[in-house]
Order: sequence, then structure tokens, then C-alpha cells
Amino acid sequence: MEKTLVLIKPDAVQRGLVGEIISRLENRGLKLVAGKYLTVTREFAETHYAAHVGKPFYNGLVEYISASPLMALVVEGPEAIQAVRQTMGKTNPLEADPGTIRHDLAIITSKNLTHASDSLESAEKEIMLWFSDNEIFEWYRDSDPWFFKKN
Ligand code: FUP
Repeated sequence: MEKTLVLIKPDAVQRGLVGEIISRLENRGLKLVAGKYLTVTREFAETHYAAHVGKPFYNGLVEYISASPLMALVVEGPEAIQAVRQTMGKTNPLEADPGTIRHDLAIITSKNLTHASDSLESAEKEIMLWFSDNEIFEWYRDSDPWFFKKN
């Protein structure tokens, strides 16, 4: 089953939206297989956002993500990468569809509440960066077949 990294970024934590965001993922059927609450260093934030080095928003982005605690998660499900990004909505909250986290709860791109891996390759890389193997739980959820089992 596909796994993806989710960050509930400092603005979401500051605004008390951790529960709301996790609920939306859980309600969809995505299964939490890892989670930690931490403040990252500037250096770690630079590694995570290395793909954006040199872009005009890079410095602000690194500062934002390392400013205060965030919640990092690994979630699992069929096509989890696509499903999570769909639930989050487009990067710019003004372009995100109604019903998505970014549409419903955010208004500007640089305070858009969440991060989610955008491909299989980045999911693998990001999960390895944020979590060690023993922090990821392969567990059976009794409701798994009710969410995942094809008829
Ligand atoms: P996403 O995959 O939706 O998180 O979007 P990107 O990887 O393109 O961008 C990562 C983060 O950079 C966004 F969440 C917010 C920030 N960003 C800006 O602040 N301004 C921009 O114009 C684009 C992205």
C-alpha cells in the first residue's frame, strides 16, 4: 500500500487545526502509520525544501517551516499520494477546490497549512528524511477492508 509524508505546518499548529486536518485524512480512510511533533532546525528545513533553493519564496519558506512546532505524519492507503494531495487542494488556497483543506482553511500560498509528497520518488525520500524505520508502524486496522477491499 502506498505511503506518503504529510506535514501539518506551524501555521496549522498555531491555529489549532491539527485535529481538523488529521480528521479529514482519517475520514477519507487514510491510515496513520507514523507521527511526531517537533520543531525542525533551519538546516533540516533547507534539506526538506532543497528542490526550491533559489526561488524567491525559498528563504521565507524555510523560516516559516522552522518557526515553531509542526506535526509530521506518514499516512497509508491506496493511491495515498494522489488522495492526500487532492484532500489538501492546490498550493494556492485561492485556486483550491471547495471542500479541500487549503480552500476551506487557508487564504494565501505562503501560509497554506500542509505539505504532502508529490510523487512516489519524493514520498520515499521524504519519509526516509523525517522518520526512521522503527517509527513507522505496519498495523492492521479492523476497518481496513471497509475502506480498502475491492469487491
Ligand atoms: P505543494 O507541493 O503544494 O506544497 O507546493 P510546492 O512544492 O510548489 O511549494 C512548496 C511550498 O512553497 C508551498 F507549500 C508554499 C511555498 N510557496 C510559496 O510560498 N510561494 C509560491 O509561489 C510557491 C510555493
